[in-house]
Amino acid sequence: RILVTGALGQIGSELVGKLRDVYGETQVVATDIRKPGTTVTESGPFELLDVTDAKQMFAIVQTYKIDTILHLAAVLSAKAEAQPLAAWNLNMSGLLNALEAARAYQCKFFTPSSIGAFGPNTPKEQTPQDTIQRPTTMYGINKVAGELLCDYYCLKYGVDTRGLRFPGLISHVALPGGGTTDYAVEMYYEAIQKGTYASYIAKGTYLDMMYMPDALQAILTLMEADADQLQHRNAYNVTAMSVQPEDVAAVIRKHIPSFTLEYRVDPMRQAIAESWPNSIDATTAKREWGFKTEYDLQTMTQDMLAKLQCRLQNTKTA
Ligand code: VAH
Repeated sequence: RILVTGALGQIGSELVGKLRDVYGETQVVATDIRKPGTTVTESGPFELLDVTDAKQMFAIVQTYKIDTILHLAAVLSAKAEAQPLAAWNLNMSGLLNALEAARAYQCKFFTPSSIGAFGPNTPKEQTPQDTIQRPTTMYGINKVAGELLCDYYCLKYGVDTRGLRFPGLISHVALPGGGTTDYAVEMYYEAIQKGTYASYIAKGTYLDMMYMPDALQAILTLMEADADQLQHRNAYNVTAMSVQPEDVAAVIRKHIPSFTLEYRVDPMRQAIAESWPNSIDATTAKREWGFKTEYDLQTMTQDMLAKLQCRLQNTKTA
């Protein structure tokens, strides 16, 4: 069975459903620190789990005979910058507990890293798979430490750990929880709800992005790859596009011609964004395990607006 922590988060909310489609509803145990609201339509096992509680984590792994742990529970970049100590505690003790459980019960292991694992003196264009990583945010420090911990558990204990350095993820099912790239998700929602959006990230600030369906497929493809294909493990650069706010607005305008984009830059999140790469190079992931994406900015925008239109319309009529 598969254990998913942070199952009610932006990735978890969709990953649980996809895993249950592929492996069977009873094979995926969804966990989070809070109970699912009525919105979580997933059927299948759910358990309350605070990932900082090792006892609780071990109990669930043992009870359900877990053989794969997908550890998603974490504090994202902007929230982590506002509460760095709380972020360190949750991000690092949660990860360590999950790795210890994987070691004790011989589980396969996945946790996301991020483009946030790079810092201001990392090459900004086509950032290589192997390069300097001196992030200046608590989130980035957590991600680099996480990558090193995962490699350590593989090297020292033989735990099959794997990871992906995710770009900003765009999705319409669950909102991201306090990230820096969230502006792009908000822009789609507000394009429909208000016809205008004030971006907290400045014009011309490039960041890597990916549509959630591609992110979910990348997790499954990586986890199913033969271990001996993996030279890099923790964690692979993956991306689908590098965009700045104007690029997203221009494609939205193809569907909503009257859409207007303004700027209300948030210095803290702008500083985080500027410390990250403009575009990362994903050739290693393509070469080692066949990473690929289906969605580009045009097709992602078309799907996002269509799905949001229908959902927001329903809430209007409901
Ligand atoms: C964040 N969405 O903004 C996350 C992600 C690359 C961005 O790590 O913090």
